[in-house]
Amino acid sequence: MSNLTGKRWDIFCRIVDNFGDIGVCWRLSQQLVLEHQLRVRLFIDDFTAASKIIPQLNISKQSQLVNDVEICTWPAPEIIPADVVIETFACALPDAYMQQMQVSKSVWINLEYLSAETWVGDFHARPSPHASLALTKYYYFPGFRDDTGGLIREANIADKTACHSDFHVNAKYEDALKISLFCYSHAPIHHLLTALQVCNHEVLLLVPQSSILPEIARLFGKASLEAGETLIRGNLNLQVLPFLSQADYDKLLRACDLNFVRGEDSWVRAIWAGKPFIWQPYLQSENTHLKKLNAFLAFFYQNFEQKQMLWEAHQYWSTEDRPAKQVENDTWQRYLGLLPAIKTYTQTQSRQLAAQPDLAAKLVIFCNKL
Ligand code: TRH
Repeated sequence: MSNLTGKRWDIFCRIVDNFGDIGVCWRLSQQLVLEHQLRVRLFIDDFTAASKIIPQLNISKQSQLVNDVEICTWPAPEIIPADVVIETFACALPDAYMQQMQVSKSVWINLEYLSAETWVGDFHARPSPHASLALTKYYYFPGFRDDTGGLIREANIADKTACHSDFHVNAKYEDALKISLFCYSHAPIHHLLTALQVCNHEVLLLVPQSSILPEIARLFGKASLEAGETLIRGNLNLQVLPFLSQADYDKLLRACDLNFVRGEDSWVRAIWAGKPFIWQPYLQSENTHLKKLNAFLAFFYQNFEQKQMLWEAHQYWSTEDRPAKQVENDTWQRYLGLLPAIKTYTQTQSRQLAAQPDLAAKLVIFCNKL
């Protein structure tokens, strides 16, 4: 049983696709309990999908305590709303629950997706009165600049980044260039693998289980791939890992020399790991994801001398219209040549961002003021 007494918060998570929505909600919920002594109920619409990120979750129970967060299925009509209600990613709260929010006078926040675009600062914290109910929703935008809602980052992150990662890698690969790969299947994975095979250094490519495994299996002429398998071609040693816990995934990012990340949560974790990374944004219509990508690159690498190379590598990884194959192999060789400089630069950027107030802290202050 929890002995937490503070203010009550409800967080709503609808799992649309992949693991980003629940990944963000789960980190935030735990942090609000642990660092801000709040009583948090996390409502999730799909327990089966959520159990991938919260393995302790018992999918046959409607309500349960995990790490002092009360995890519940979508609420019944009679449930009384908490003091603060976080609707994540415009997931649409249940009608009956919103009716009750008028009575309980709950603070209503919509937590938005992360973007480095400059318009975010103008829209962050704006109120939006409901058309028919006596309720006002506030838009809360995570972001990289002071005028935004900040980034999710737990309090002890700097200690974790500073210490040697305890992610276990087979001793025979100690000197290999360690790369983690988590991306969407439309990325040009085959060209990356080809470039790594002919790389002038031994490479250990660590691939946690995800939707790209069938494509990798196909490229290696195999019917399927399982966690624990190792594939070797030229200088490339590819190891398939199980889908890791969030804590182990963070350790993996810290242990690698380069991380391929995607979406929202793994992107932020790559920044905190302080190692070079290639980010692939979630595919959106009308190339909106490329605008997000360019805004981030312009912000994060503003003082990096060879930024053109980083631009090229990211564009190439995330765009569907790619240049000729020859250019592509060359892209990775040139990028890898810059790794030491990118590492130093990324560490500095990571430290500077970690000196800003984090999202949970800013959110608590914002809600207290309302
Ligand atoms: O899974 P994603 O592609 O989620 C996406 C994005 O959040 C996107 O913005 C959103 O619009 C879409 O979902 C609906 O990528 P993301 O955000 O990196 O989330 C992955 C989560 O999975 C993150 O919390 C890290 C975690 N993870 C593990 O815990 N173990 C693992 O082995 C791996 C590879 C990831």
